[in-house]
Amino acid sequence: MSCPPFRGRFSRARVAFLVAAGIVAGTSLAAPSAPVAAIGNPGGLPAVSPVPQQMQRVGADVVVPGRVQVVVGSDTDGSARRLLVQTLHEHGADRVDVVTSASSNAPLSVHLGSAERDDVAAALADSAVPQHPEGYALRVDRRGSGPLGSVALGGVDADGQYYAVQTLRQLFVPTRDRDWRIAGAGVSDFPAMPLRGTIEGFYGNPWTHQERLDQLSFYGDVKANTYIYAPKDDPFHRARWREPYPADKLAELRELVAQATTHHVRFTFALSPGETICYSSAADYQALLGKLQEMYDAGVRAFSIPLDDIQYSEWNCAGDEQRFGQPSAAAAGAAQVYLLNRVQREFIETRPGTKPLQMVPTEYYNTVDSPYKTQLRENLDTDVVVMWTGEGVVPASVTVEQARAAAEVFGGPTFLWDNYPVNDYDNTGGRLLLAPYAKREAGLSDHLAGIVSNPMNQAAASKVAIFGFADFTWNDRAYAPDRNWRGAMGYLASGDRRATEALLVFGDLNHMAPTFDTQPWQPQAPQLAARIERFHSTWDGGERRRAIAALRRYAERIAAAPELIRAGAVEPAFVIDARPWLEATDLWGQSFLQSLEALYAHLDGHSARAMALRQSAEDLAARAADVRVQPPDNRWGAARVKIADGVLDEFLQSTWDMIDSSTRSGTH
Ligand code: 14T
Repeated sequence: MSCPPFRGRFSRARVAFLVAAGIVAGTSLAAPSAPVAAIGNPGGLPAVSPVPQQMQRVGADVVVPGRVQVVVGSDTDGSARRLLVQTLHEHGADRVDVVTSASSNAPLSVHLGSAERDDVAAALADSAVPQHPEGYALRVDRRGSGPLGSVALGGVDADGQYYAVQTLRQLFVPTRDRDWRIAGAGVSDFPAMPLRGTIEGFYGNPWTHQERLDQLSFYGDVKANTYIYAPKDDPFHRARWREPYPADKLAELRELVAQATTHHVRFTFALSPGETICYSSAADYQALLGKLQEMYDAGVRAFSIPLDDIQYSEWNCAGDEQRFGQPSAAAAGAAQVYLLNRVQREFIETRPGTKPLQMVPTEYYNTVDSPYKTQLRENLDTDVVVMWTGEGVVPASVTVEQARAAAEVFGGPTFLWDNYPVNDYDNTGGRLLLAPYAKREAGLSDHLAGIVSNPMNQAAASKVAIFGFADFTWNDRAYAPDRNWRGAMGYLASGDRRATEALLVFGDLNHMAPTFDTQPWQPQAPQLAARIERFHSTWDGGERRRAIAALRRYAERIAAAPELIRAGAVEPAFVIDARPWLEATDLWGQSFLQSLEALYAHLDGHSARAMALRQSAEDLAARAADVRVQPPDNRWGAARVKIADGVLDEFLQSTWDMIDSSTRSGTH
């Protein structure tokens, strides 16, 4: 039997090129994914995300008894205490006594508070306390004071206490008889970057109130401390910035501030007046202060004034021309500086507990010096934090060198507004962006004040990427995208192994991350592409049945993924966000399996059966390609959803073409 070679649009040369260019990691392609539980740390400790600065085994695991004593003081953070009690209840402690002085007959004592409190310091023994804001030390000690040992959770500050509990939450290990142990770990930890989190800064449907509440608690879980409220399509944020919020919106914002505080997140309110503001107008300045004051009164203590996506070649009023001169980029820079310095000095600095003002420059997308940037660099109050997006609005990578250049041209450490996984621009039409956060260089923490993700309109689906941002900004030097990705999927699947694996397969089909130009910065479906590569080389080597069988195993995983994801372990909000993509994956999976069945039939010389299967595969693929997002949340509207485009569709087409042409020529 002879078959013509696979033709069609799919090009193996292209994948080979991607691998050579380092766009596809060669190692992750070759190795089939390891089971969730196999990923851990030296010393057999569970994986913790964000990866701690220092963690090692200090002794045997500690058994969680039915009764646990939590020792607190007036220094103990309330949120940390509540989270600790809840975590202990969830892991086998039926009774948790919160006490201010330890009783000696408690089987296990957990000391929570300032690392300097005597009982905490004693239980920390020789575990080092990092002298760093938001830092903490943690020690799980089998030889500690109680009969079963002790646990020490010592914070440098209240944030550190909360983060100590967030780490402890990940150290519970199930035993065979359904009990729990706490891994015998010693941790000394602190964040590499002071600002970590998200900016809700996209165009299109803003997140709902429920989604925001859920995000804020998620940020606590991943030790992210920043949420910047800047939805482009909230009229009161941008177009109608002068107007106060209606009472119901204000009530929601208050609730968000409270939720943020509970989870040690700084709710940052952004106001974007740039489309219409008259910089020289006293009335506009008062309107702006009034709006900020409204938010201050609602509990907000961090503010931003983004001036992105506005034109600066015309003034909005005659007064500005008189005051700042003919319209020009330099004059716009001077006018912005005038406004921002007044806000920083007259509003921020006169209100206790307020963080330095943040801003987004109109030239946010490069580090080329210019008259506009010269104004900012030379005249903007040095306390004001300047954001930028990296090179290009959606950067393919961010290097230490670029961050150094940004700090130089903007006049101080910058705050990276990273446009991933945002899907509001044309090239993201029909896409869910599920690749891990990647291509940000280790060492960025030496030059940046922090990084925020600009996420997708789909809040829950954005958690895959945000899980990566949180890890990278906490510990950029230890960041590994693949390990983080597995952790993210495990988090979304509440540790369920089959659901985690299904999410990894589904994530691969939604891996492509576009830029504004034609080259994506993350490739589509690298796992699937590698398996198709292997299929071709096995096939070309003459082992055709083996080639089909191996690829069929993966096609089965694709076909099974949507149901496993919908089965219950995965966060319901993710399943809702992904619904049309899951529906399309169902159909693509069926088409894939039928195409491989057609190939078998073809090899067996059953031409009629091969043609029938091939036709039904094509019909399924046509239906798959026609699934739309409806109703749309995104600016691109009711687009057709894209799944493994350029990889699976091209492979299937080349399979059908091969069957067709060899059937016509009478060869098999
Ligand atoms: F301020 C910025 F840092 C920024 O990125 N602004 C917008 C942002 O709201 C949007 O979500 C993001 C991705 O589309 O890009 C910026 O918006 C643009 C930028 C462009 F260059 C929209 C269209 C453009 F042509």
